[in-house]
Amino acid sequence: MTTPLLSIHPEVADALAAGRAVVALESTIISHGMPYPQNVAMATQVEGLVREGGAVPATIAVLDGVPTVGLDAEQLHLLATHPEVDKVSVRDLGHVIATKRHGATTVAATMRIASLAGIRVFVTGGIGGVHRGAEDSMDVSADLVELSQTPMAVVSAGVKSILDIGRTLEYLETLGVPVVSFGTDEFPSFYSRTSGYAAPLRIDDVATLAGLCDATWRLGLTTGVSIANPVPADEEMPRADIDGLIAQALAECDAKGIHGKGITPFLLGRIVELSGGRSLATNIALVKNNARLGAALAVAYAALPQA
Ligand code: PSU
Ligand code: MN
Repeated sequence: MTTPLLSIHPEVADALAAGRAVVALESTIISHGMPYPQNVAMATQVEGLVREGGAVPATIAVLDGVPTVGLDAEQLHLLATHPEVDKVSVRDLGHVIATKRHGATTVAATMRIASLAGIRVFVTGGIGGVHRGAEDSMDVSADLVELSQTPMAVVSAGVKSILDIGRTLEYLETLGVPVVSFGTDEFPSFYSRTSGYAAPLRIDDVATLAGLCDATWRLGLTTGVSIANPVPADEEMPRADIDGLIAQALAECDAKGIHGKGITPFLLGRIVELSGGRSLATNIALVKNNARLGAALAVAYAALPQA
């Protein structure tokens, strides 16, 4: 006898069975990306925006070792407050399941679980990428590898300049991942609408985004699609302001000898502190903006004739 691998919330399962729009959401951003109580407020508001956009939200995490698709309020609260929630990327999935622990899933691990559930659209804040100095450290997020092997539209606000944006774009090109900026020529850098790098592709409407995803997957390509949605202009932090804070946080990270999976959470937390909370407000605003676009994309994709 086998036991089911995933626990899928009935509302999500019904929507998937009926071919209705579903949007996956990650949980590392809740447990390791933002402080309490803003983390649980953000997660709840984002789910509400996905619903307002006509799609069913499916926040994904591992609870007591069970990959869970679609969480209730109590489960969101646990992820936002529990002191022992692992940060789970793809390589950690087998361990967190076998040891029956709680895990907050990164972009990579969320993509994998969402894909197993049959979901094709996923909303997050920022994806991982090639870290600065990766030519020595080889620190490249598994998010990029997962984008090369899992068919999922991933809506983010681009790549933070805690990362090496140019090398991240090169790496995605090598992996064959389409990278689209929505409504802008430039690839956005999370806190800011610009990065100094041109977007490989620009699309201005949701129907064409859905068409690109559909065409990619009909070709039999197994890649995801990275959709970078710039933070709204009235919420952005000017690059001149954020770059100094990032440089300071990076220097502290080095001095403390923080490495591996601890780097991204440390940097995000320090940037919130150094900016006096300004970066957190921007982070929340951009995730909400992404939730609106992701819901619209999921609705447009679900409306396409199925092969
Ligand atoms: N960037 C953010 N907030 C986050 C993350 C990145 O602004 O919460 C999280 C995401 O879950 C992402 C992960 O998948 O960090 C990448 O971690 P790493 O660089 O260790 O792969
Ligand atoms: Mn890493």
